[in-house]
Amino acid sequence: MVMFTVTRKETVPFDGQKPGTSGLRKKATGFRLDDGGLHIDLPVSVFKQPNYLHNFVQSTFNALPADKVKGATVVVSGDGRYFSKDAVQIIIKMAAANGVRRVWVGQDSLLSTPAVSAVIRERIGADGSKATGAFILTASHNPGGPHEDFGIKYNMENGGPAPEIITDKIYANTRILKEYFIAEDLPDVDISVIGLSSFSGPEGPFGVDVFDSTTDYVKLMKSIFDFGSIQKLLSCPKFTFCYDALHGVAGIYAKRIFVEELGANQSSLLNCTPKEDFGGGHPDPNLTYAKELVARMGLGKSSSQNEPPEFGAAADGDADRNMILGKRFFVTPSDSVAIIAANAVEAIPYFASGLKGVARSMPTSAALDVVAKKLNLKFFEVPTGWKFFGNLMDAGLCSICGEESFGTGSDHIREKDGIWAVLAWLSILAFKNKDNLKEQKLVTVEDIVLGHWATYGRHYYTRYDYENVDAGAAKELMAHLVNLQSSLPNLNKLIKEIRSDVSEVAQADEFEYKDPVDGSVSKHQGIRYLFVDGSRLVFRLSGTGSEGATIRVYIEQYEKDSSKTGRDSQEALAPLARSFCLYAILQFSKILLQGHDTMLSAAGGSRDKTIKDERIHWTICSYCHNMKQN
Ligand code: VG1
Ligand code: CO
Repeated sequence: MVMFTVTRKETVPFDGQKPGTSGLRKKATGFRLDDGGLHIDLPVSVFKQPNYLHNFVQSTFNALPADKVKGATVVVSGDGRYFSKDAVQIIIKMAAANGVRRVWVGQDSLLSTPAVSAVIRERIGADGSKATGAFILTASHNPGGPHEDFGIKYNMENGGPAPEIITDKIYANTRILKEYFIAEDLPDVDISVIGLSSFSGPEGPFGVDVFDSTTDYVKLMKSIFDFGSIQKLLSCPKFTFCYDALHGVAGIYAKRIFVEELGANQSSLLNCTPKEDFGGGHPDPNLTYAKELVARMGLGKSSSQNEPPEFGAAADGDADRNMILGKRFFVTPSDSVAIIAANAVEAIPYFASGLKGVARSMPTSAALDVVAKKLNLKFFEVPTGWKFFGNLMDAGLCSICGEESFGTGSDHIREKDGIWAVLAWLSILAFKNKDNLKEQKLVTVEDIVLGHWATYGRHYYTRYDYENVDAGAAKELMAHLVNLQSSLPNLNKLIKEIRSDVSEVAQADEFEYKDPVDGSVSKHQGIRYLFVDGSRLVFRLSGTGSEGATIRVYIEQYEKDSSKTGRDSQEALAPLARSFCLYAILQFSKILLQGHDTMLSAAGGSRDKTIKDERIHWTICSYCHNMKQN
């Protein structure tokens, strides 16, 4: 057996290793402005620079209780993006040196984020061991490659992201770290081959177990859904299907589940081979980035002449996000979670005995609230980021939850789950069509959504993202938005001057969350303006970007009258969007736009428009258009 020794390495702290909404994300390698009077751009690696990853990993080990490190089993894998393979070897060597007993690695270091959660919760090692946590190597929906993002986050024993109490500790550790431990002489492990490699170190045996990345997850999915009924739907010639993994890790699960288990045609899979740079694309499943799928589904500008499939879906890099499409029809994520919740008990065996409760993140539309009220379910509104759902689930308070940002999931794991969401929709379609498969026409995705709106009303919803904004300016804008809340009469007067047809602001605050399970309080979770008619405007700073700041603006309006639920969402939301968010933002136009007034004209409602100037790149992203595009 190969013996290894432990080396103590001196190091100095790095700035900015604060985990964001979902872990630490930075450029794998990037560029830095050298301010030595010359202003030259010099290449500089961020994650790849010496000790950068090491410091974060050691800070994480130091933040965990000793028994979750010494003698423990830890999972290490991710979405396969650039730098993952090197990072896995580094983490294996550091785990060995810190007294970890076993490291579990998905073959080729691939495991989707939901699969990691499933592995922590479900997998039992050959020696009876269970994992106590995982390093997940992903920057999720952010692009990958040498000049794009890499990321790392730690998940706990329940399979969910580390709570703030741990991430705060990790960050505090990164600021004072002086040393890390590594088994430099431990040979690299071949992670392309399934099997166990055994070593011996100062604290005893150490093993690296490379296992099949899909088995545990597939087993779990089969215990939740009725694969037989989905298979029947997929084998019906009238039901056509398409799945786009955007070259993320979802591809390996899609092949196993949709093709091998459920009998879908291989040709229904798009971009299902994981690539280190996601094929040069942006692995974010929305109408802007999932271009190929969007065209195939008849939603793109240059759609082909072929009849689009009945159902389409896409995933992000680490396969925890999903986008659901029908033929020429887009389902907003906020509607998706509400529709899944409304149909789960009937259509999904796992929920047959009822839902314990439902939850959504604060900026997600209130479509789920209406379902919860009607079905008399416990309901929770939590801050953005999946970690807040975990406590509710662990306490048996929540079965289904979702976020507007294409995240949907349930208490089968403690992460959002892209493939699960697709299987949930396929289950609903299979259920609605169970006596219908031989009929002329199937119940479609669009039928299901329109039917939902007819019963529950519709929440018109959109989100604008202002990307790469100067961080200082973004902070000032946020402070300004909080200031505006001090006098609602003044604010309402201003709004009325811009649009007299907009309802009044009834309440304005910064969202604060008190966890009902452990009582912990999370402050400053988004600036809210709540209108008398139920409309909402929400502003928050993104916590997942790797450069500058991103301001997100969420706009929502409820329409109960079923004769008015079929409008174009941009048109329906235009008065609200113009009156308020533009007012607020234009106050800061000097900072943000250096005098350009492009925001006003662009935010008037046009779609998919990207405007660039030297200070700001902002996108009116195509989230949330419940629409049929021509
Ligand atoms: C974004 C989304 C949030 C999501 C997070 C992680 O965060 O808004 O809803 O939980 O990404 O998603 P932010 O802070 O940039 O708004 V991903 O797919 O890491 O898994
Ligand atoms: Co993701």
